[in-house]
Amino acid sequence: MNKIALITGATSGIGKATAVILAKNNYKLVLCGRRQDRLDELEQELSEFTSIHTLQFDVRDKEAVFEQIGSLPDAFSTIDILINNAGNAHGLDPIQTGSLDDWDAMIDGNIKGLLYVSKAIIPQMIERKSGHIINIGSTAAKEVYPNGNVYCATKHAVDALNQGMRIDLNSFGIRVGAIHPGMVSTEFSNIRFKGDDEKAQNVYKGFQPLVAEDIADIIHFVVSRPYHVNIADLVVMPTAQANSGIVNRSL
Ligand code: NDP
Ligand code: 8X3
Repeated sequence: MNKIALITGATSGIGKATAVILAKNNYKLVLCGRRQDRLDELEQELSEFTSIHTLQFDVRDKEAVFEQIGSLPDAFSTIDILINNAGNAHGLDPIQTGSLDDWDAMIDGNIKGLLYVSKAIIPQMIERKSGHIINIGSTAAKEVYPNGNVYCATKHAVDALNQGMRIDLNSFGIRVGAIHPGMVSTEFSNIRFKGDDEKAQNVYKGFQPLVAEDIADIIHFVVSRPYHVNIADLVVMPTAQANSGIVNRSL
C-alpha cells in the first residue's frame, strides 16, 4: 500500500518541491498551508501522479490544526510520514529593535505550530507503533548569526524538539529526524524582508544557493530508507557556504 505523507508548508519552496517529488514516487499526500489557491493548483498539478488531499489552516491556530487533521477522510487518515516544514523568518533586526509581532509570528509558527501538528498526529503513530517524523530545522538551529536572534532561537528549539521527540517516541518504534538546510533560494527571504525583493535577491547574490528541489531530493532519500535506518540529523549547505557567516560570493 502506498505510504501517506502529510506536509506542512506545501504551498511554496521546500514543502512544494517535496510534494512534487513524493507525488512522482507514488506517496499519497496530505498537503497543508494557508493559501487555498496554491493548494488547489498543487492538487490539480499532482493528481495525475497520486491521490491528494489538501488541508487549509494556520499552524498557529491550535483549534484549526486539530479540527483539520481530525477531519481527514479514512483514505488519508493514516499518516505514515509527517514532514514538519511550515515556518518562516520575519525580520532581521538586532534584539533591541526587533518587532514583537515578528517574534510572535516566529515563535508561534516555527515552534508552537510544529508542536500542535505533531501532537495531532503522534497518537495514531503510537497506536500503530510505526511512523516517521521529519522536522525541518536550519543551520540557524546549530549556530546564531547577527540579527538572527529569535529566528535562530526558534530553530534551536526545533533541534531540541527533534531530539526530545526521538527520545520519547523511541519505545514506540517511531523514526524521528531533522534536516537542517543552509541557504535555499525560496520565498523565505521575501517573507523575511516583508516583500522587499531587492533585499531578498541580495541574500543569494554572487554564489549558487541551494534550491528547494535539493532539499526535496534529500527528504525523498530519507523517507525511502529501509525502516531500520533513521537519518537523525542532517545538515546541508550550498558548497559556497561554510557556516552561517561565511559564504564565498567570488566564484
Ligand atoms: P517558503 O516561504 O517558500 O515556504 C514556507 C511555507 O510555510 C509556505 O508553504 C507557507 O505556506 C508555510 N507557512 C508559513 N507560515 C505558516 C503558518 N503560520 N501556517 C501554515 N503554514 C505556514 O520558505 P521555505 O520553503 O524556504 O521554508 C520552509 C522551511 O524551511 C521553513 O521551516 C524554514 O524555516 C526552513 N528553512 C529554510 C531555509 C531557506 O534558506 N530557505 C534554510 C533553512 C531552513 P502559506 O503561506 O500558504 O501558509
Ligand atoms: C534559513 C537559514 O541562514 O538563511 O533557515 O537564515 S538562513
